Amino acid sequence: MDDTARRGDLTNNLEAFWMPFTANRQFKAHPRLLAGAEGMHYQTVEGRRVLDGTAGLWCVNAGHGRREIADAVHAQALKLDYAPSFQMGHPIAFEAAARLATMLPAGLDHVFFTNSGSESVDTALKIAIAYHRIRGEGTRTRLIGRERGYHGVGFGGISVGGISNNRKFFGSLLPGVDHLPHTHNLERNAYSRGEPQWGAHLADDLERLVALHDASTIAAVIVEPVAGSTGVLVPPKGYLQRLRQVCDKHGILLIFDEVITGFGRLGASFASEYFGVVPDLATMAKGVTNGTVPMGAVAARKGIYDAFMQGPEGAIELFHGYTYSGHPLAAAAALATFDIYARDGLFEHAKALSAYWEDAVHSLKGLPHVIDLRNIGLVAGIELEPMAGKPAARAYEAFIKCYERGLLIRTTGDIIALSPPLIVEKSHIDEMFGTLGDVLKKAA
Ligand code: PXG
Ligand code: PLP
Repeated sequence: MDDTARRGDLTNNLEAFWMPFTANRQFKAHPRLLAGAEGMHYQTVEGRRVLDGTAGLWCVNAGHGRREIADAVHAQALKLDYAPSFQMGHPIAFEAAARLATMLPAGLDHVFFTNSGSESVDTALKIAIAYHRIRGEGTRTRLIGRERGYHGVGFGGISVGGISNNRKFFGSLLPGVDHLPHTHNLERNAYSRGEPQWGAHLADDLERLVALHDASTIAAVIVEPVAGSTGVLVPPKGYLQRLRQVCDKHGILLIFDEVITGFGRLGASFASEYFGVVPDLATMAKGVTNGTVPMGAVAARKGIYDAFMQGPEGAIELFHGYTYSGHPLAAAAALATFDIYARDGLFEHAKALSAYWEDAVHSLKGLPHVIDLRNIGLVAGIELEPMAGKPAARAYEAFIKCYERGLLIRTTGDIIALSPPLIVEKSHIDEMFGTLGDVLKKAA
């Protein structure tokens, strides 16, 4: 076999890649392979165009194939391919952190780099616990997450997360974790436009956990401002404000997981800006580099950073970091991405389109099996009535039918999530909801 034939043979062999969060046998029997992407579209290996209704996995906010990002990464690879960030530095990582700090709400002004959302979550949880310890409150080790929360797949993230399948296979997880109730309630809030009216009081459940465990044992609360992965759960009006108040009252750090909500998804730079609630720590990833090079980050309040900057000058203040923290290629991609967000006004564009988006989402009301429609910014959740005895089958069928008709959607259980690149135009929105509406009309 010559080299080309051998490579062809390997390309066609789907066996070795153990695919993440995928039904491997089903997929490998009927693969869906993407070969290219530009703007709002993917191209399949068969050469079909597919409209990207999900910005990849909520990450390609500036659209596909951005030449400026590709050029910046290429140039950086030739200039400085890799350099350590442990006791060494390189200018572009500092520049990326400084630029990111200018995009964050006032108060969040220090940035720790990671390579993913999962790593960002583990980093934030570790910073929270260590912060209390170095201030002499070493009993504050407990972490509070929320039911139906998704915080990635590290042991920290699945422990504070609230998805049974992501937890039950993996043993005893982190000790000392408790959960707030989720805020999803179809009886009260179905078909809400934007933030639902009912449910701010669910934040008061933190008072119950404080009464049970005592504040002196609790380090932090982590929530997604809008829960993405478990089906676009928009926070009830006033809920995040209440959570902030209860945390302040008891000296508990508030962590917002902005891995999905960051970088314009809601029509504001971050959810904290959108809701006017500033957390103590914010995790992010995905849109930081437009998905081109893996990168994540944790933003911290100055007071948290400063608390660590104590002791002898030569002492390492935080025993944590990744080989690739502040990777030069990721930093270059991030800077080029930030330039595009600003120059093209993409967060403002998302905001300007969100009313049109909302109307399009709610135009699906009354279609077969639709039991809820919800939206915020450029995100939509479309909840379907499960087929009897076959949970998730109805949404999966819609996913396959949409893909066949040239539209990529994302499903979780029987909920469809849409989150297009922020370069989306009205014509794309019409096409998306036209295709999805047709598929739902014909659903069994
Ligand atoms: N936190 C949140 C809020 C997330 O949404 C992570 C952490 C983990 O990030 P990494 O980069 O480690 O995957 C995420 C990731 C989906 C979907 O279809 C969502 C995510 C990832 C993959 C699929 O909803 N979110
Ligand atoms: N495992 C081993 C054996 C290592 O040496 C390292 C890093 O040096 C790691 C894991 C962690 O890798 P990373 O820093 O890329 O997360």
